[in-house]
Amino acid sequence: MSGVKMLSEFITETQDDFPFATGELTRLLNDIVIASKIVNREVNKAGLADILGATTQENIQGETQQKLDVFADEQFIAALKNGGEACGIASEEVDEYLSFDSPRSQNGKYIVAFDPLDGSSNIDVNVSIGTIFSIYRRVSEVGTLATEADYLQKGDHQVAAGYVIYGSSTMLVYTTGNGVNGFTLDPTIGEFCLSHPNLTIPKTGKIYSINEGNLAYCSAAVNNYINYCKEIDASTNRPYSARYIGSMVADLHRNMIKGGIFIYPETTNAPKGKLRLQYECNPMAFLMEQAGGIASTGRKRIMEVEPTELHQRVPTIMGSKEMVEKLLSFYK
Ligand code: AHM
Ligand code: MG
Repeated sequence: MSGVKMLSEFITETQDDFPFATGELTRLLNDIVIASKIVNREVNKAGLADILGATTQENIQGETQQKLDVFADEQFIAALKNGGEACGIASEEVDEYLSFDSPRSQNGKYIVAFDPLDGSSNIDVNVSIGTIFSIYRRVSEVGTLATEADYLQKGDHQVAAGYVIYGSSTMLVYTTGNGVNGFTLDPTIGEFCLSHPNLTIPKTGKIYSINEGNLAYCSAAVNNYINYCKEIDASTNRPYSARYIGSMVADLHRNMIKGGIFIYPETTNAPKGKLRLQYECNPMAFLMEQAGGIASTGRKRIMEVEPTELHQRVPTIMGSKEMVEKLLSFYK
């Protein structure tokens, strides 16, 4: 195995870079890794096991939950509850935040917000989906039940964030505020191995990702930018290529590696956009900024948005610095 750096080793070796290094964050990340491996196993055999399709339940946003959404949610909650390092969680699939009441969990210093399986519409059609997670230090007193203030912290207060992409291979990409590193799951040994050290997003690219079906509902700024993407100009590599998977993790992962811009803006029928601040946008914004990109609502940095409710939505523009700056210039 010489030359291969496993995720567990990497997390332990880099824990000293972290300002509050006591091993708790390391253990918390390892709990997330274990849950993601279990979810990966089910995702991989989704067509064989009775785990495809919808349940009869809806989540708080009125979306029908898929069986795999529910399975993934249960795995992450169980791993974090049993691990004892988190005092509570917030999930896309759970209406209210969930503060753990065991004495051990109440002594936990962290809360985790996550979307257990993002891109649910792609589950049944064998297209990439992902898990997104965000970790904060609690602001309430250790030894008590976590409170709403713990879950409604600004993205700038994140101590770690990451995603797992269940794609042609399974990867885990995370940051603790010291750059971004990516690990690919080697299924033969069941370990995530360092494959993308010090991941940085190219300053520019030629991919734009947006649900163009919504353009009639989008602002003039967004429409003008998309027209700009389609113009012919060899000196700026235009026209750009349109790529839209409909799984935020997959669209952003591709753009992170190749360069590009991802846009889910406010629309006339969804004035706050679609994507959720606390467990979709903030963690992706943290990774994006750590990789050298920009994450904006169009008006301010996503991580500066003051959260007022758990399932709050936020307009989202993320990607290569120069491409995002160009779109932002159309907002002015
Ligand atoms: P989900 O959390 O219900 O899966 O929704 C989030 C997903 C994102 O992954 C993706 O970027 C977006 O919804 C796609 O939405 P649309 O189908 O409106 O383009
Ligand atoms: Mg989601």
